[in-house]
Amino acid sequence: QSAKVATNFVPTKEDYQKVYNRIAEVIDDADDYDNGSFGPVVVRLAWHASGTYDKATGTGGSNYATMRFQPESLHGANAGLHVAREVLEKIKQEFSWISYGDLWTLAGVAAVQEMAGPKVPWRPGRIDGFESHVPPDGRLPDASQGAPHIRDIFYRMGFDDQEIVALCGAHALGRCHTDRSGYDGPWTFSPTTFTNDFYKLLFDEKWVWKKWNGPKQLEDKKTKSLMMLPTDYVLTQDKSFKKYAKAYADDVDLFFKDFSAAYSKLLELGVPTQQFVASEAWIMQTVDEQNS
Ligand code: DDH
Repeated sequence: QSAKVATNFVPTKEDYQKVYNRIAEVIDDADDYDNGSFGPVVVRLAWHASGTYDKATGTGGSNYATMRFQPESLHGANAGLHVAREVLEKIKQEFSWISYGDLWTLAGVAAVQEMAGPKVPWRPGRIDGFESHVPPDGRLPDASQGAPHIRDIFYRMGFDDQEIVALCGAHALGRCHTDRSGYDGPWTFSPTTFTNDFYKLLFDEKWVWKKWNGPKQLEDKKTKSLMMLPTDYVLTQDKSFKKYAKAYADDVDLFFKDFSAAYSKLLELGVPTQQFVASEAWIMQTVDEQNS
């Protein structure tokens, strides 16, 4: 790592690919955690680091990696994301030249791609900010709410209905943890593989309210082993959302294409264009592609 100590070190795409490759290793090294992968929680970290963006004021978003600071690290929506931040901190120690915002968003991209998802265009340029940049609490969606709330939150970031529905397909990955959000369980039978199963299951299964002491959530009538949040179920109830959700259930390629575009856009929210090193975003290679 001689490059690391050079004072005028300007990282190239190859240097970021090295970081990507380390991320791929580290998210897989999770024998005792969830389904053996830090991938889903890393995808969620990249989302919550970016989804605070408010286009009216230009505040929030991924630029300053403000979730390193209190009170943002303690915002209710971010419960459990310290797991992802700590896993990535190891990589920050090895590649000290990368900003936290670039590291966290590149990790989201690497996690999606390594879990067999679409290629997500990404480019570096985020800078580390300060505690004073921390956005107010309440900018991320509340799972107990309905369509008007979802629209308020995502329109504020600059997304439309199609992009909202595409982004929510990330719930093919991972699970809810009672000690984090209060909700419980996974959305799909393959929570470490990126698929369009979230939409398929929404339409193919019969969803009933779970009888328990926890927050209101749905379970599949047949196996009772899967879950949907109230905000997930709304995607089948609201006419405009339903149109897109059905299209993604029927066409995995369409979902991959639209998810890729929307997630890439999400990860750049709040970053001034002039900060980006490259005029167009890069496609990072998967580990498999490099080995073949
Ligand atoms: Fe989500 N999400 N999310 N989500 N999310 C949770 C877990 C994960 C909402 C609520 C929750 C997106 C949109 C929404 C992921 C990615 C994305 C949990 C459970 C809740 C609650 C947390 C826990 O207990 O550990 C709501 C509400 C919305 C909404 O849109 C209305 C989006 C847009 C993404 C994205 O990445 C693009 C992922 C991945 C997880 C699984 C995390 C894990 O640890 O596993």
